[in-house]
Amino acid sequence: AQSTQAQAEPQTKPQVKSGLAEPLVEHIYTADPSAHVFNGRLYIYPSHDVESGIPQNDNGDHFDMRDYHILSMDEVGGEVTDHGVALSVKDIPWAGRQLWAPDAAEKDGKYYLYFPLKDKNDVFHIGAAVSDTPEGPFTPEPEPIAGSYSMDPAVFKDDDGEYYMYFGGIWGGQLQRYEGGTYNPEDVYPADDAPAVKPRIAKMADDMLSYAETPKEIELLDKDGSPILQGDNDRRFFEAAWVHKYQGKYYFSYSTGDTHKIVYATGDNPYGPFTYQGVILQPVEGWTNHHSIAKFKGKWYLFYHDSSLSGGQTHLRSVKMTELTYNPDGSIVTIDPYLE
Ligand code: FUB
Repeated sequence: AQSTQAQAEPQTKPQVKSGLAEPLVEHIYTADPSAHVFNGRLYIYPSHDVESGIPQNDNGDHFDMRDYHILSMDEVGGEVTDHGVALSVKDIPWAGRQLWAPDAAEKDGKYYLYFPLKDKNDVFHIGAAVSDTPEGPFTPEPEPIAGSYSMDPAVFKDDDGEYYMYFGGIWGGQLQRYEGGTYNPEDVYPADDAPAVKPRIAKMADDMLSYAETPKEIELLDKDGSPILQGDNDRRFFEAAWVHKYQGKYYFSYSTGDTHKIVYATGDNPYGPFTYQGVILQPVEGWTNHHSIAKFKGKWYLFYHDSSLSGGQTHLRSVKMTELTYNPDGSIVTIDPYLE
C-alpha cells in the first residue's frame, strides 16, 4: 500500500538541489560576490578578504578589508581572470576602515563601483567610484554618496532604464542606528514582536553618483500580509540585499545573518512590498552568507561564498557559483551547498 501511495504523488517540484562547487580563485580570499554581465563577459565584484589579526566580534571588526580585485570569465568553468587592485582604501579621501561588500553598474559606457566603508568616525556610508572599463581601476568620489548610510549596496537596473540602490545591514552594518531615518549613535532594535528593521532603497540620480530621493524603507511581508517581525530570525532581513527580475516579478533576496540563510521575497515593483517565499541557499561553512543572482548565456546562476578553502575561518572566504533553477510557478529550488 505504501508504494502505491508514493507512486500516486506527483514529483513535479524538486525541493533541494546540490550547489556543490569549488572556489573560483584560490590565490586570494574573496567574498560577497556581486555578478554582472558586461559586454558578454561575466564580471564578479567581490570583497577581498585578508588576515589583519583583528579578533572576531559581533561588529565584524575582523572583516578588515583594504582593497577590491575584480574577477571575470568568458564562460562558466573557463579561466577566471583576476584584474588586480581596482580600488584601494588608501586612495579614498573619506576612508576610515573596512571595505565591505561592493556592487557595480554600467550606464552609457561608464562603470560605477559602489562600496561600503566606515568613515573617520567609524560610521558606515556608501561610496561611488568611476571607471571607463568594467574591471577598473576605479577613481573614487571625494565624499560618500550624500544621504547614504549602512552597507551592502546592490544596484539593480530595471527594464525602463532606471537604477535603484538597495542597501543596509544590522549589527555591525549599523542599520539599526537609523530607525526613523536619522542617525542615532546608540544601537536601537525593535521589540521581537514588532516589525523588523527594514532594508532601504533609493533611486539613483542620472549621474549615478547620487540619490534621486531620500532612501525609503522596504516592507517585507508574510504571505498573510503581516510584516516579518524582529524576533523572526529565520526570515527577517539582516544584510546582503540583492534584486533580480524573473518573468516580470521582482525578487528581493537577502541574508538572515545569525540564522545563516539566503532567503527571498517577491513583489510587483522595485520598491516592494515583497512577500516572503523561501530559502535559496542553506547555511555555508563560515558565519556569513552573501550572494548575488545573474543570468549568463541563457542560464541563471547563484554566486555565493564559503570558508572551505581557509578551513572554516569566517573572515577568509572564497567565491563560488552554481546554477539556480526555478520551479514552473517561479519559486526557486533551494540549494544545499554541500549536497553531493
Ligand atoms: O564581507 C563583510 C561583510 O560580511 C559583508 O558586507 C556582509 O554582507 C557579510 O558578508
